[in-house]
Amino acid sequence: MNRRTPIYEGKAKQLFEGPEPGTLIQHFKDDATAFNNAKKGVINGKGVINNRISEYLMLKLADIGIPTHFIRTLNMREQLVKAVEIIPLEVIVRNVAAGSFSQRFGIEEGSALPYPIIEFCLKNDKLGDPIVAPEIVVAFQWAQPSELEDITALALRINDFLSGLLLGVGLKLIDFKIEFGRHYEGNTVQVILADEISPDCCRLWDTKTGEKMDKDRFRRDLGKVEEAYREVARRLGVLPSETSEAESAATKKKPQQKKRPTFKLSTVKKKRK
Ligand code: ADP
Ligand code: AIR
Ligand code: ASP
Repeated sequence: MNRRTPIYEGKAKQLFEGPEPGTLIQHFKDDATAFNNAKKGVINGKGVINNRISEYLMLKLADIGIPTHFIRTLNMREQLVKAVEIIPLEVIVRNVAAGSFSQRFGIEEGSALPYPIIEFCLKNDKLGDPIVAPEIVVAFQWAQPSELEDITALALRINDFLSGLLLGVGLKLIDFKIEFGRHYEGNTVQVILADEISPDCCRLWDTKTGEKMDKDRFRRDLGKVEEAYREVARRLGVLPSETSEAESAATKKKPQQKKRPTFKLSTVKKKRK
């Protein structure tokens, strides 16, 4: 096995140096944490499933012109991505009140929101990822105003698209968290979708039964955690086969991200200042 240079180990993923400059390998672990690391555990097979689900959703988003970091899947647990400078914000989009939103405002879980609501949280585990007003984001230069505009437009478009896609497989997208980064290429910089989209960072409720099909099963000790992740993958048609990870590692996919014109907003590449 080749020795690789580890770049970063997070709670759910590891990053390694990629084979070409400007690329990284994103490795999905089975480790699970909640409440900013206060609760720890393992969800067997989660890494394999999240790798597949995130690949699938990022490719679908690329198809509609959302710029993403995804390049190609390398094996059962790893994907090649474009290295970005992560914008230190957790961007949360909410369609239905749940989780911390319900707690903060005393709004019953499951209450529909009048329109999708975006919250920015500062990505800082030690501080508990506090919610931050756009004004503060700009004041501390965590993101520029034009980047916040891009992020907002992209997040709403991602929400519309994913809500429809998931509804098609009997899942209601209650809320989700995404991350964006600055991708530098030559003398241009573009805000692109990074990290992952999976049941680790989305709330997904079965449309018929209301059953929770996401990490809340782990957070709230609801049981059948692995089953829920597998079921989401199954519905999306990406459930990994029972072949061993080692066997599947041999199967590599071609580069798949499609190049399409993106938004008229400043998501089009900008000259670096
Ligand atoms: P955490 O850091 O919150 O524990 P993870 O375990 O998911 O989260 O680790 C993945 C890390 O990789 C995250 O910090 C995320 O911001 C970062 N990341 C995701 N995509 C990219 C990318 N394309 N380039 C650089 N960093 C990335
Ligand atoms: N999230 C937030 N921080 C980490 C994650 N994964 C996601 C949750 C949920 C949404 O953001 O998975 O889908 C809102 O979380 P909360 O706890 O603020 O209600
Ligand atoms: N992702 C955060 C953590 O790992 C928050 C959460 O998912 O509850 O602790």
